[in-house]
Amino acid sequence: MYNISEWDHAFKLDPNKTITNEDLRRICMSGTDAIIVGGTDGVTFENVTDLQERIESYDVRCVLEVSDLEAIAPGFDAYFIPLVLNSGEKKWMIDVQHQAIREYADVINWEDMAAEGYCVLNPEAKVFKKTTCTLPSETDVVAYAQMAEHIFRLPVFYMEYSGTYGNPALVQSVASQLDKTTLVYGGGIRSKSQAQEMAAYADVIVVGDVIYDHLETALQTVEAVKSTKMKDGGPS
Ligand code: 1GP
Repeated sequence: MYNISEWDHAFKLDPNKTITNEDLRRICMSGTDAIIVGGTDGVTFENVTDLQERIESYDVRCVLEVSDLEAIAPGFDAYFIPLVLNSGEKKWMIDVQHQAIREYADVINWEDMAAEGYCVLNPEAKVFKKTTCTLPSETDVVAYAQMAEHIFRLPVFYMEYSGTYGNPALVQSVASQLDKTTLVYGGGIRSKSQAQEMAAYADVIVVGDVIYDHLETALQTVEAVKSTKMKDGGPS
């Protein structure tokens, strides 16, 4: 079971990027709640399974965020399926997911699968362009979050600022609207204080790119997020 509602922090590793064994060991042993394997470009069955095998030797939860039908590998602890709510194309909201279910339904353990209501908020991000998103207003973002919780009853609403630091006030507004749906924040976290700022509002903080250029900073975000959550009233 993936139990994302109990997480505070996750690292996202891109199978298309290189990481040394030592850096991977430190990420896996960092005390994070999970490693999410996911990326936008160049994700293949080979690089996904290669990274999965390397992570498997550590006692850490490992989740595949599915971005490519050809790169779905068995054996992950859970599978996250993004539904891009602010995409201009139905394809990214329902069609690619439908195709995946048609192909893999027989081997899917439904308990291990979670749909993520994705709201992509950085127009420069590859995922924004790839999934032909439009930039929503703040009111629109809050409405997407309300749809995620009340209409689609999704387990996860993901504010995806990939590559840039987001707007904490907007994360706070969204957080105030969500009760059952877990709010995930990801994007541009490059310091402890940014991790703490977003952790004050979002349920789960995802840290990605900084792993590859400032590993020490990346590692510090685990404690930064965990201590913020403790201060806010215990583990969430
Ligand atoms: C990307 O939300 C994650 O999908 C993390 O973003 O790589 O900018 O940290 P960064």
